[in-house]
Amino acid sequence: MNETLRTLTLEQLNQFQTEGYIIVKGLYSEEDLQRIDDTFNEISKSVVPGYFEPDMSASTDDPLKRYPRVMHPHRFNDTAKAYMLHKPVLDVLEDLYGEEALAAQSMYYYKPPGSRGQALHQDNFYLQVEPGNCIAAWTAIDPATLENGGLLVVPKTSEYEIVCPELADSNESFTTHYVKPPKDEAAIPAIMDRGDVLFFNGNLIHGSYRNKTKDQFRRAFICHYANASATHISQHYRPLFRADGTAIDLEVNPDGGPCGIEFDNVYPH
Ligand SMILES: O=C(O)CCC(=O)C(=O)O
Repeated sequence: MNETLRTLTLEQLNQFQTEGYIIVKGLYSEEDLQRIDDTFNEISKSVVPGYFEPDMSASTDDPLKRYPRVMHPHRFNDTAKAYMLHKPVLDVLEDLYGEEALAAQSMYYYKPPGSRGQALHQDNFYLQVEPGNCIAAWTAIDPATLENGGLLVVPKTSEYEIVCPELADSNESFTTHYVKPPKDEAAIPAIMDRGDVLFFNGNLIHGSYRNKTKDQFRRAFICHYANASATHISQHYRPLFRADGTAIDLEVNPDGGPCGIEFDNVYPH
Protein backbone atom coordinates (compact mmCIF):
# COMPACT_ATOMS: atom_id res chain seq x y z
CA MET A 1 0.00 0.00 0.00
CA ASN A 2 1.36 3.37 -1.00
CA GLU A 3 1.45 5.66 2.06
CA THR A 4 0.60 8.72 0.03
CA LEU A 5 -2.72 7.42 -1.31
CA ARG A 6 -5.81 8.73 0.51
CA THR A 7 -8.39 6.23 -0.53
CA LEU A 8 -7.42 4.15 -3.59
CA THR A 9 -5.32 1.03 -3.56
CA LEU A 10 -2.16 0.99 -5.64
CA GLU A 11 -3.90 -1.54 -7.88
CA GLN A 12 -6.76 0.90 -8.56
CA LEU A 13 -4.30 3.69 -9.32
CA ASN A 14 -2.40 1.40 -11.69
CA GLN A 15 -5.64 0.46 -13.43
CA PHE A 16 -6.49 4.13 -13.98
CA GLN A 17 -3.02 4.77 -15.31
CA THR A 18 -2.99 1.84 -17.72
CA GLU A 19 -6.65 1.56 -18.78
CA GLY A 20 -7.60 5.24 -18.46
CA TYR A 21 -10.53 4.64 -16.12
CA ILE A 22 -11.71 2.99 -12.89
CA ILE A 23 -15.07 2.35 -11.25
CA VAL A 24 -15.16 3.10 -7.53
CA LYS A 25 -17.96 1.88 -5.28
CA GLY A 26 -19.24 3.22 -1.99
CA LEU A 27 -18.52 6.95 -2.38
CA TYR A 28 -22.19 7.90 -1.94
CA SER A 29 -24.61 6.81 0.77
CA GLU A 30 -28.23 6.02 -0.14
CA GLU A 31 -29.13 9.25 1.69
CA ASP A 32 -26.80 11.22 -0.63
CA LEU A 33 -28.34 9.55 -3.67
CA GLN A 34 -31.85 10.28 -2.45
CA ARG A 35 -30.92 13.95 -2.03
CA ILE A 36 -29.58 14.01 -5.60
CA ASP A 37 -32.77 12.30 -6.85
CA ASP A 38 -34.97 14.86 -5.09
CA THR A 39 -32.93 17.84 -6.25
CA PHE A 40 -33.01 16.91 -9.93
CA ASN A 41 -36.64 15.75 -9.83
CA GLU A 42 -37.46 19.25 -8.64
CA ILE A 43 -35.21 20.90 -11.28
CA SER A 44 -36.89 18.84 -14.01
CA LYS A 45 -40.21 20.57 -13.36
CA SER A 46 -39.11 24.08 -14.32
CA VAL A 47 -37.07 26.05 -16.81
CA VAL A 48 -33.71 27.46 -15.72
CA PRO A 49 -32.68 29.81 -18.54
CA GLY A 50 -29.27 28.99 -19.97
CA TYR A 51 -28.94 25.78 -17.95
CA PHE A 52 -32.07 23.69 -18.39
CA GLU A 53 -34.54 24.56 -21.12
CA PRO A 54 -37.00 21.69 -21.58
CA ASP A 55 -39.94 21.91 -23.90
CA MET A 56 -42.71 21.17 -21.41
CA SER A 57 -45.23 20.72 -24.19
CA ALA A 58 -43.01 18.32 -26.15
CA SER A 59 -44.73 15.48 -27.87
CA THR A 60 -42.75 12.26 -27.70
CA ASP A 61 -40.82 12.40 -30.99
CA ASP A 62 -37.61 13.26 -29.09
CA PRO A 63 -37.67 12.49 -25.35
CA LEU A 64 -34.61 14.72 -24.90
CA LYS A 65 -36.73 17.78 -25.68
CA ARG A 66 -38.63 17.23 -22.47
CA TYR A 67 -35.56 16.01 -20.55
CA PRO A 68 -32.41 17.66 -21.93
CA ARG A 69 -29.29 17.45 -19.81
CA VAL A 70 -28.88 20.05 -17.07
CA MET A 71 -25.76 22.13 -17.72
CA HIS A 72 -23.68 23.47 -14.80
CA PRO A 73 -26.32 22.92 -12.08
CA HIS A 74 -23.69 23.98 -9.50
CA ARG A 75 -24.11 27.53 -10.80
CA PHE A 76 -27.71 27.78 -9.62
CA ASN A 77 -28.26 24.97 -7.09
CA ASP A 78 -26.37 24.59 -3.79
CA THR A 79 -26.98 20.84 -3.49
CA ALA A 80 -25.48 20.25 -6.94
CA LYS A 81 -22.47 22.36 -5.96
CA ALA A 82 -22.07 20.44 -2.69
CA TYR A 83 -22.05 17.10 -4.55
CA MET A 84 -19.67 18.39 -7.22
CA LEU A 85 -17.36 18.96 -4.23
CA HIS A 86 -18.29 15.68 -2.47
CA LYS A 87 -15.28 14.88 -0.29
CA PRO A 88 -15.03 11.13 -1.06
CA VAL A 89 -14.93 11.99 -4.79
CA LEU A 90 -12.32 14.73 -4.30
CA ASP A 91 -10.19 12.31 -2.26
CA VAL A 92 -10.15 9.82 -5.15
CA LEU A 93 -9.27 12.62 -7.57
CA GLU A 94 -6.40 13.69 -5.36
CA ASP A 95 -5.02 10.15 -5.53
CA LEU A 96 -5.43 10.07 -9.31
CA TYR A 97 -3.84 13.48 -9.86
CA GLY A 98 -1.25 13.25 -7.08
CA GLU A 99 -2.38 16.76 -6.20
CA GLU A 100 -5.56 18.67 -5.33
CA ALA A 101 -8.42 18.73 -7.84
CA LEU A 102 -10.44 21.79 -8.89
CA ALA A 103 -14.06 21.37 -9.98
CA ALA A 104 -14.77 22.82 -13.44
CA GLN A 105 -18.16 21.52 -14.48
CA SER A 106 -21.28 19.66 -13.39
CA MET A 107 -24.05 18.13 -15.50
CA TYR A 108 -27.04 15.89 -14.95
CA TYR A 109 -28.42 13.55 -17.59
CA TYR A 110 -31.95 12.15 -17.26
CA LYS A 111 -31.56 10.08 -20.42
CA PRO A 112 -35.22 9.08 -20.68
CA PRO A 113 -36.41 5.84 -22.34
CA GLY A 114 -35.83 5.88 -26.10
CA SER A 115 -33.45 8.85 -26.10
CA ARG A 116 -30.36 9.06 -28.29
CA GLY A 117 -26.87 8.58 -26.90
CA GLN A 118 -23.76 10.74 -27.09
CA ALA A 119 -21.27 9.79 -29.81
CA LEU A 120 -17.72 8.81 -28.84
CA HIS A 121 -15.57 11.81 -27.93
CA GLN A 122 -12.71 13.04 -25.74
CA ASP A 123 -13.42 15.50 -22.93
CA ASN A 124 -10.19 17.47 -22.96
CA PHE A 125 -10.95 18.51 -26.54
CA TYR A 126 -13.58 20.73 -24.91
CA LEU A 127 -12.14 21.56 -21.51
CA GLN A 128 -8.59 22.21 -22.77
CA VAL A 129 -7.02 21.82 -19.35
CA GLU A 130 -3.29 22.56 -19.56
CA PRO A 131 -0.77 21.58 -18.31
CA GLY A 132 -2.29 18.34 -17.05
CA ASN A 133 -5.69 17.03 -18.00
CA CYS A 134 -9.32 16.91 -16.97
CA ILE A 135 -10.78 13.89 -15.21
CA ALA A 136 -14.49 13.05 -15.25
CA ALA A 137 -16.39 11.60 -12.29
CA TRP A 138 -19.49 9.96 -13.80
CA THR A 139 -21.90 8.86 -11.07
CA ALA A 140 -24.61 6.34 -11.89
CA ILE A 141 -27.87 7.51 -10.33
CA ASP A 142 -29.62 4.55 -11.94
CA PRO A 143 -27.84 1.28 -12.66
CA ALA A 144 -26.06 1.72 -16.02
CA THR A 145 -26.35 -1.12 -18.52
CA LEU A 146 -25.83 -1.65 -22.22
CA GLU A 147 -29.61 -1.67 -22.70
CA ASN A 148 -30.34 1.66 -21.03
CA GLY A 149 -27.44 3.48 -22.69
CA GLY A 150 -24.81 3.33 -19.94
CA LEU A 151 -21.38 4.76 -20.58
CA LEU A 152 -19.01 3.16 -23.11
CA VAL A 153 -15.24 3.45 -22.79
CA VAL A 154 -12.42 2.56 -25.16
CA PRO A 155 -9.75 1.21 -22.80
CA LYS A 156 -6.23 2.59 -23.02
CA THR A 157 -7.18 5.49 -25.31
CA SER A 158 -6.04 7.71 -22.44
CA GLU A 159 -2.71 7.34 -24.26
CA TYR A 160 -4.26 8.47 -27.55
CA GLU A 161 -3.79 12.08 -28.62
CA ILE A 162 -6.70 14.53 -28.70
CA VAL A 163 -7.97 14.45 -32.28
CA CYS A 164 -10.24 16.63 -34.38
CA PRO A 165 -13.71 14.98 -34.35
CA GLU A 166 -15.72 13.85 -37.37
CA LEU A 167 -19.47 14.36 -37.76
CA ALA A 168 -21.63 12.06 -35.60
CA ASP A 169 -24.72 10.18 -36.79
CA SER A 170 -27.54 12.48 -35.70
CA ASN A 171 -30.00 9.58 -35.68
CA GLU A 172 -28.11 8.01 -32.81
CA SER A 173 -26.32 10.90 -31.10
CA PHE A 174 -27.68 14.15 -29.73
CA THR A 175 -24.22 15.71 -30.04
CA THR A 176 -22.53 16.39 -33.36
CA HIS A 177 -18.93 15.23 -32.81
CA TYR A 178 -17.57 11.72 -33.24
CA VAL A 179 -14.07 10.43 -32.53
CA LYS A 180 -13.33 7.14 -34.21
CA PRO A 181 -11.45 4.70 -31.95
CA PRO A 182 -8.00 3.65 -33.14
CA LYS A 183 -7.86 0.50 -35.27
CA ASP A 184 -8.49 -2.72 -33.30
CA GLU A 185 -9.81 -0.83 -30.27
CA ALA A 186 -13.47 -1.23 -29.37
CA ALA A 187 -15.83 0.56 -27.01
CA ILE A 188 -16.95 -1.57 -24.06
CA PRO A 189 -19.80 -0.86 -21.64
CA ALA A 190 -19.01 0.27 -18.09
CA ILE A 191 -21.66 -1.72 -16.20
CA MET A 192 -22.44 0.12 -12.98
CA ASP A 193 -24.72 -0.03 -9.95
CA ARG A 194 -26.55 2.97 -8.53
CA GLY A 195 -23.99 5.15 -6.71
CA ASP A 196 -20.89 3.77 -8.45
CA VAL A 197 -18.52 6.40 -9.80
CA LEU A 198 -16.56 5.98 -13.02
CA PHE A 199 -13.43 8.14 -13.15
CA PHE A 200 -11.83 8.62 -16.53
CA ASN A 201 -8.99 10.53 -18.12
CA GLY A 202 -9.72 13.51 -20.41
CA ASN A 203 -8.16 11.81 -23.47
CA LEU A 204 -10.16 8.58 -23.07
CA ILE A 205 -12.59 8.00 -25.93
CA HIS A 206 -16.06 7.43 -24.47
CA GLY A 207 -19.74 7.99 -25.16
CA SER A 208 -23.04 6.14 -25.02
CA TYR A 209 -25.63 4.38 -27.16
CA ARG A 210 -29.36 5.02 -27.21
CA ASN A 211 -31.49 4.12 -24.18
CA LYS A 212 -33.30 1.15 -25.71
CA THR A 213 -35.62 0.56 -22.77
CA LYS A 214 -39.26 1.56 -22.87
CA ASP A 215 -39.63 2.59 -19.25
CA GLN A 216 -36.24 3.21 -17.58
CA PHE A 217 -34.47 6.53 -17.24
CA ARG A 218 -30.68 6.31 -17.11
CA ARG A 219 -29.78 9.19 -14.83
CA ALA A 220 -26.18 10.27 -14.21
CA PHE A 221 -24.49 13.10 -12.30
CA ILE A 222 -21.35 14.03 -14.22
CA CYS A 223 -18.59 16.37 -13.08
CA HIS A 224 -15.28 17.36 -14.61
CA TYR A 225 -12.16 18.42 -12.75
CA ALA A 226 -8.74 19.91 -13.41
CA ASN A 227 -5.48 19.40 -11.55
CA ALA A 228 -4.67 22.34 -9.26
CA SER A 229 -1.38 23.01 -11.07
CA ALA A 230 -3.16 23.60 -14.40
CA THR A 231 -2.91 27.19 -15.56
CA HIS A 232 -5.35 27.19 -18.51
CA ILE A 233 -8.84 25.95 -19.33
CA SER A 234 -11.45 26.71 -21.99
CA GLN A 235 -13.52 29.78 -21.16
CA HIS A 236 -16.80 27.83 -20.67
CA TYR A 237 -15.58 26.15 -17.50
CA ARG A 238 -14.67 29.20 -15.44
CA PRO A 239 -14.66 29.85 -12.62
CA LEU A 240 -13.47 26.58 -11.09
CA PHE A 241 -14.03 25.67 -7.44
CA ARG A 242 -11.79 24.47 -4.64
CA ALA A 243 -12.93 21.85 -2.11
CA ASP A 244 -14.05 24.59 0.31
CA GLY A 245 -16.37 26.07 -2.34
CA THR A 246 -14.33 29.17 -3.12
CA ALA A 247 -13.95 30.13 -6.76
CA ILE A 248 -10.62 30.19 -8.57
CA ASP A 249 -9.96 31.40 -12.07
CA LEU A 250 -7.51 29.92 -14.53
CA GLU A 251 -6.40 31.65 -17.73
CA VAL A 252 -8.46 31.09 -20.85
CA ASN A 253 -6.72 28.57 -23.09
CA PRO A 254 -6.06 30.33 -26.40
CA ASP A 255 -5.13 27.05 -28.11
CA GLY A 256 -7.48 26.16 -30.97
CA GLY A 257 -6.76 22.45 -30.41
CA PRO A 258 -6.28 19.81 -33.10
CA CYS A 259 -8.89 21.33 -35.44
CA GLY A 260 -7.31 24.76 -35.54
CA ILE A 261 -8.79 28.05 -34.44
CA GLU A 262 -11.52 28.19 -37.09
CA PHE A 263 -13.24 25.06 -35.80
CA ASP A 264 -16.22 25.44 -33.51
CA ASN A 265 -15.09 23.36 -30.57
CA VAL A 266 -16.88 25.55 -28.08
CA TYR A 267 -19.96 23.35 -28.02
CA PRO A 268 -20.60 23.14 -24.31
CA HIS A 269 -19.51 19.66 -23.48
O1 LIG B 1 -23.71 9.97 -20.05
C1 LIG B 1 -23.64 9.92 -21.28
O2 LIG B 1 -24.46 9.34 -21.97
C2 LIG B 1 -22.47 10.57 -21.96
C3 LIG B 1 -21.72 11.47 -21.03
C4 LIG B 1 -20.41 11.88 -21.57
O3 LIG B 1 -19.93 11.35 -22.52
C5 LIG B 1 -19.64 12.92 -20.91
O4 LIG B 1 -20.11 13.48 -19.92
O5 LIG B 1 -18.55 13.25 -21.39
